[in-house]
Amino acid sequence: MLTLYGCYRSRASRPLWLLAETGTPFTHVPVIQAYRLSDPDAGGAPVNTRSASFLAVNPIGQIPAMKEGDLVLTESLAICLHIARAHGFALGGQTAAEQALLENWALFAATSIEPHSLPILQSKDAAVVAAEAGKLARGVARIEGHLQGRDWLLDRFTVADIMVAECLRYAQGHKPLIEAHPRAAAWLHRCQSRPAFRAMWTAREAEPV
Ligand SMILES: N[C@@H](CCC(=O)N[C@@H](CS)C(=O)NCC(=O)O)C(=O)O
Repeated sequence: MLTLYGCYRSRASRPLWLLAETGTPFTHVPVIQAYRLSDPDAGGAPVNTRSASFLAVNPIGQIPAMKEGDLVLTESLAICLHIARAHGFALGGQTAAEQALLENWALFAATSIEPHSLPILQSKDAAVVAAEAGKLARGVARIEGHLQGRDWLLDRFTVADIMVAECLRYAQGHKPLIEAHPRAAAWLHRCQSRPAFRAMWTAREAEPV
């Protein structure tokens, strides 16, 4: 049985969305970020990224993490790639070339999207947001061009869409950037209209902020 560690209000949303797509049975341990708790070391504190029981799984103390048999993974996108390969059927790669494309999209999400989308969500400094939006525009333009004549990043909905859409979601509130890329915006909407995304989002909204 697969065990997924990490609350919905975290990068665990990525594998949790994917697991909702695949219907894979799993045990969920909703580990919360220690910095969200006033006293993460208190006796009654929920299991968090500083808890000994979680550090035994991921010594770096970050969520998500995943265990399946002897396999332990501690990077959200590696977890997604594994779940898609092992349990994803059409959501995973069907050939070596498709697998390589999924890995390419994972690294694209991690290096060209997330480093710029996250500061757009988190920064209160307009100059920082503008600078990061300028850098993110290259990645979003890449998605926009790729979606010419396509609904999804591969020839069907796959884990690539989940990984890239979840990393881009942080910048979704930046209307000028999103509106300048209508195919990317429509694709994001298609991704987020899926029942599995909606189920993940409902669970996320039910968690305390
Ligand atoms: N590259 C990692 C980043 C994981 C990460 O930063 N997780 C955050 C929550 S979204 C976390 O656990 N933060 C707690 C901390 O760093 O103390 C991944 O994608 O899984």
